[in-house]
Amino acid sequence: MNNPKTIYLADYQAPLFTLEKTKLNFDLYENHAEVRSELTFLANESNSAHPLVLHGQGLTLVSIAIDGTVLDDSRYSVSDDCLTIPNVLTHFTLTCITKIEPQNNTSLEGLYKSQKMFCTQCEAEGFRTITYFPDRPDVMSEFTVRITADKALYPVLLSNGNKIGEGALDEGRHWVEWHDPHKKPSYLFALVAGDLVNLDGYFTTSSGREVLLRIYVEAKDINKCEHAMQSLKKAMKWDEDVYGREYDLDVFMIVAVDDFNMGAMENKGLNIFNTSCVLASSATTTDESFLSIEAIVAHEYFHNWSGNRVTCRDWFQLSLKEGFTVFRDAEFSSDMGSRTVKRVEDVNMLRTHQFAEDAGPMAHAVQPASFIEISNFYTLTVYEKGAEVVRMIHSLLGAALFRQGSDLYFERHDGQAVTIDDFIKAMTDVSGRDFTQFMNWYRQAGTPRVKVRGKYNPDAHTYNLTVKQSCPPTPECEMKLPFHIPMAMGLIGLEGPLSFTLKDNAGESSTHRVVEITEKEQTLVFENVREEPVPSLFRDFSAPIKLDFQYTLTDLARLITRDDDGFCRWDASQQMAVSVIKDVMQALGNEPAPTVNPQLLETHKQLLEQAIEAASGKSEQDLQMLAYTLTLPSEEYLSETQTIIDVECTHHARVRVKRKLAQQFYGLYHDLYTLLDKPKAYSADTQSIAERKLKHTALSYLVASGKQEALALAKSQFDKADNMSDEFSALAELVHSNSQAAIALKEESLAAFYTKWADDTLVMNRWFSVQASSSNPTTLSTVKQLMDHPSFDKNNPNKLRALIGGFCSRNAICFHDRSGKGYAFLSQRILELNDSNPQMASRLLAPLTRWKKYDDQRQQSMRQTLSTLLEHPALSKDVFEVVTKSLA
Ligand code: B3K
Ligand code: ZN
Repeated sequence: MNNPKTIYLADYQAPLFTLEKTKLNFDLYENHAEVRSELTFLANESNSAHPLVLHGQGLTLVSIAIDGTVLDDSRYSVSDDCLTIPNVLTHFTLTCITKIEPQNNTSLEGLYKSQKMFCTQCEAEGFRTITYFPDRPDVMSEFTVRITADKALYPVLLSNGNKIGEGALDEGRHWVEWHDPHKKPSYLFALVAGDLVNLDGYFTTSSGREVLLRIYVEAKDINKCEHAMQSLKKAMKWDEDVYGREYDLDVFMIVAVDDFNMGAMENKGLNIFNTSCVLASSATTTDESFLSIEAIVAHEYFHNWSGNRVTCRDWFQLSLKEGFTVFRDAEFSSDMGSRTVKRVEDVNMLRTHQFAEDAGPMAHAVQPASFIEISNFYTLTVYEKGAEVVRMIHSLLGAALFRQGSDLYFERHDGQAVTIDDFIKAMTDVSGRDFTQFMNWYRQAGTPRVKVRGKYNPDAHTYNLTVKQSCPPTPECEMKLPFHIPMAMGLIGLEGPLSFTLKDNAGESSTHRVVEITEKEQTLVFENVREEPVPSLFRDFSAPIKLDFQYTLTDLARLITRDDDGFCRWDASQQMAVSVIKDVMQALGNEPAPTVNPQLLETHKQLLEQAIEAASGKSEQDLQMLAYTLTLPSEEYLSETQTIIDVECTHHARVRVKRKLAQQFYGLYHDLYTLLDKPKAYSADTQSIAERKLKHTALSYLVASGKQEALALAKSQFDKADNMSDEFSALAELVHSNSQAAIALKEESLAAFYTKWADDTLVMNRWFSVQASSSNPTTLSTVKQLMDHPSFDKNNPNKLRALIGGFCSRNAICFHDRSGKGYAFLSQRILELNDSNPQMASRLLAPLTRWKKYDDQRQQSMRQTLSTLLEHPALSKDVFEVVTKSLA
């Protein structure tokens, strides 16, 4: 196997040519597509004799000419990944005709067919599989695109920008021409050809321009577009209000496609979406999906400024657009719903999955220094940690200065391809702050640990916090420089928040402040603290760190009940549960059987009583936060907190604690469930979603009790449900219940669900995933059978994520079965996908890369599986990079 090349940020060189204009002509047929490109170049240094080198992969070159003169073979050369023309003038137009086969493109990158429609996905480097091109984000040009295709099969022909012409041709063909006035890099190019219908809407921008909003789907889905349309309008308004950003074309289009590697893509004026991220109806879509659709529609829309108008100079700057845009969409969601709920969900995800990534072999900085395959870097680190880093800038500057900084950034760099440093420079220029040390967040991988110890002096009424930071080594760097860490904090007394002053700081006394940690070790002295406090640290998760503070369960109970920071209340509930579950893990297998710490029981009871009060309208507490506070940390999160993961103990201890809570508080949970189980027309508003979340949490505990009666309740919720949230949560409880009594109900419900939804491919994904994530020991054989099910499609990423991902990434107890059969199963899938869809292959591989976190036997088996993959003669760059880095 040839060794793929590593690309380094340090090797960046500015492009040698400016691309003044791009004209593309697509002729689409069933067995090929012909692409004619006319590219007008201007050399950047007029007297240079640089060759023109264009990217290109898997293309059949039909003809090539410069300024109308055909080039003979001696004038150019073609390799696996580029076209080189050694001698060119300073100003010229290159015309190339290439042929490709979209109908055979299963990688879902470049131009491909999804079901009956043609579509594209060009980010990051897919455009080079369409035609020869300077396929790098810092080469931006104005595009004119003409598409020709059969009119009956492809009545709708779309590309970026505005439609400027159309016409009929012989043999039932037609053409449409599009022009995008905004210069853009090739990764934002899009083309769609299909038999689609559209839902239209209108938005009037703040300056009074009317924009046509158009969502294209297959005819069967036209009734599932309203939610995305409303989400888009909200996002457009929010970006005007909060960032002063107006939309800049006359039309904004979204197209839904079934086969898509990611969630969606922000192509200029023509977003392409995975159907799962745009289609919604109460009968088929869960509450979580309603909210994630709103967030993704907004995210892609927000890219119009943070990504498109101002784009990335090179792919090492990916977080410039992704981290910033995730931060923007998170704030949008917070403004649309419950801020604390959104924060807790995001942090829970980050701590569970991004922390694991940051501690594994693929750990990389938010701005990586090198990569083999850029597709491998669309990660939680670049997206979610990147967003946390932007959030820290926001909290260091405050909302007003941050807005000045973003205004300056957009104004200064409009139409440019820039770097993370340019973003920081704008923030520096408006604030006068020094971000030098802060840049370590971008350049150093790994999750910092912050060890905090507190000491109260009752005579002096002072409270000292000693703060030490460290960061474990990661593949790219052993020794880390200290981070600049904003620590939002408060001090909580017996009755609630205490006021305090920070020594040597002229600031007034307050109950909350943000202290900046910059040293490896520093001590903070708080004065006028009237009683011994429990510190509330990293409020609202003010920095993406792991906190080490030795809270007792009593301390945690105080935070849960008295802290005025919603995030810290939830966090304390999780830390208490982690600690209690860990005790149970220690004692599993002992006689007598381990008990559950009474302090957890007591706290749980209090929370449950609060939930009942709130559910009966007697208090204003956020029902969804109560649901999250009552929910035990997931197995995945528990695993992330262990040095060596004990797969079985983690699973069994968690099950045991949950069952204990369920049995002890069955009556209260039953009351809570009954209160919330009122017939009510479905609505996806914040309050209704919260009510359902709490109801489902109650049901989950009721079922965990093992009582027959609870199973009947779940079955009844399933049967009478008029919305997917109720229906699916009940199904999941039945399928995941391992009680004997559940077997018949489980089979019956799965069959009923199938009969009802067999024709709805998105709902069928849930049917696959709920079965794949069952802890029942027979799950692997079920999964194998399901792979042959007529509703499964091995080339559809949503199906793969549901079934293969469901088993390998969301079912630790089965995937990590001691026999190693889970590993063998995944390796087989990786080999198949390596050839058909390398991006999917490399993503699904993640659970195997974490082998260092398991016991010796599993380590060996996982490593062996990875080594065997390496023997494959034609490993894709995607898989090669992940496997070699994992084994290094
Ligand atoms: N920018 C795209 C992701 C493209 C992934 C390419 N492998 C979606 C987004 O982040 O908005
Ligand atoms: Zn994005």
